[in-house]
Amino acid sequence: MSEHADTADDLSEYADLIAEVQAMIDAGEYEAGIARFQKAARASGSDALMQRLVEMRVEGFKVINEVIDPEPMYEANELLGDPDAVKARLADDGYLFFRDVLPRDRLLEVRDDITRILAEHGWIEDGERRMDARAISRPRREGQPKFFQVHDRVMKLESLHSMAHEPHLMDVMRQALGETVFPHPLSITRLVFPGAPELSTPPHQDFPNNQGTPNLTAAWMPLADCRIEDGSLAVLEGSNKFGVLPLKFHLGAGNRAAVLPDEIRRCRWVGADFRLGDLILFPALTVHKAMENHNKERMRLSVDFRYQLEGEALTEGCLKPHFQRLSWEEIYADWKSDRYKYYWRDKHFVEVPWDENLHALPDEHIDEAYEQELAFNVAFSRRKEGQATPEAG
Ligand SMILES: O=C(O)CCC(=O)C(=O)O
Ligand SMILES: [Fe+2]
Repeated sequence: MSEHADTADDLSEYADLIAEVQAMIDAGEYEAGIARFQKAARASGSDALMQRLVEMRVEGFKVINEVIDPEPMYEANELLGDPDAVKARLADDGYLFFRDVLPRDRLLEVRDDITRILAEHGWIEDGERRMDARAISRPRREGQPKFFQVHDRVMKLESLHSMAHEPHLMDVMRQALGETVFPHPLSITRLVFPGAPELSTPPHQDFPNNQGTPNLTAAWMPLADCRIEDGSLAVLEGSNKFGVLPLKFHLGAGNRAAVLPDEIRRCRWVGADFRLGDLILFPALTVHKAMENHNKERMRLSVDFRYQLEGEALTEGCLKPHFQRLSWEEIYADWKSDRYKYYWRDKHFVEVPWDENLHALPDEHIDEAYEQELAFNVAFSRRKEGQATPEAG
């Protein structure tokens, strides 16, 4: 409140502009309103106006990150054993949800390896409850040096990369895609902190990030039971039938959100309280998002792999480690087995060039990113102050 009072005088000459933009936002035109305000604020050189813009963005997170209440996902277990039915359901609904198809011991091995690294770096509580992944540091974000210190170590885990080849998973993938299906070596880990809803993965399609064949299919699995309020995954049912959507900047993973046309908005968001061993599949054009992690303590840890058939197209980046910071040699250095090293060299696929136009953000995104980052820090600090309790430290 006091910040507003301090700057009220400086803002008086902009009262009309502020009222106009507020009216746009109230009328549901958030992005147009912010764009109008941003232009005026940047042209004015007024610190007070820029500060007001950041305030509007703090408020705007509620608008950008629409709260959704997913309807139940259809459980596809009964289709297993009938590959045609599995494929038809995937094409129709744009996702498949299988309960309890993955071996928990393998998933727990990955979780054990990841949480050991997180604890060593002070992200989570160590000791008896390490496997709970109770966050004790402020959220680390993709792209930050402190994030990569941890992520680079996670990327080297043999248990993580081997999980993509796990026989139960491969069996489901063969039914869903076909006999020649193989995983891309690009294995992804999600290390999602609580208390940072603005950083949740926004609605997006995987196609712009991967390209190659649109039949590319993701396999997403939690590394613990993961209820909707723990930050599970939601899918926009049937959204795979609308082609490639335009992009806008977002602070969440990948930094890109899909711009959703009205006809897609009529699709239903579906989700579920996932349990360890559950598996969700979706092809590259399906819109999906993370639910916000509202668990007060625990990080949401999950992994996702990408699969395609032999003979189909892929881009070079899919054969590189996530974030492309390490070489495969570095990743493989301490592995016990050679079995899954460079396995894709024996596969047949068509390498196609990367099209940067499919991935590019609008020109204004640098300003957008900077301002959203400021707004996130403000929102986060306020939340922390609001929550401060004697033992929270
Ligand atoms: O887990 C997340 O937050 C995002 C997952 C996702 O986008 C994916 O698996 O493609
Ligand atoms: Fe995705």
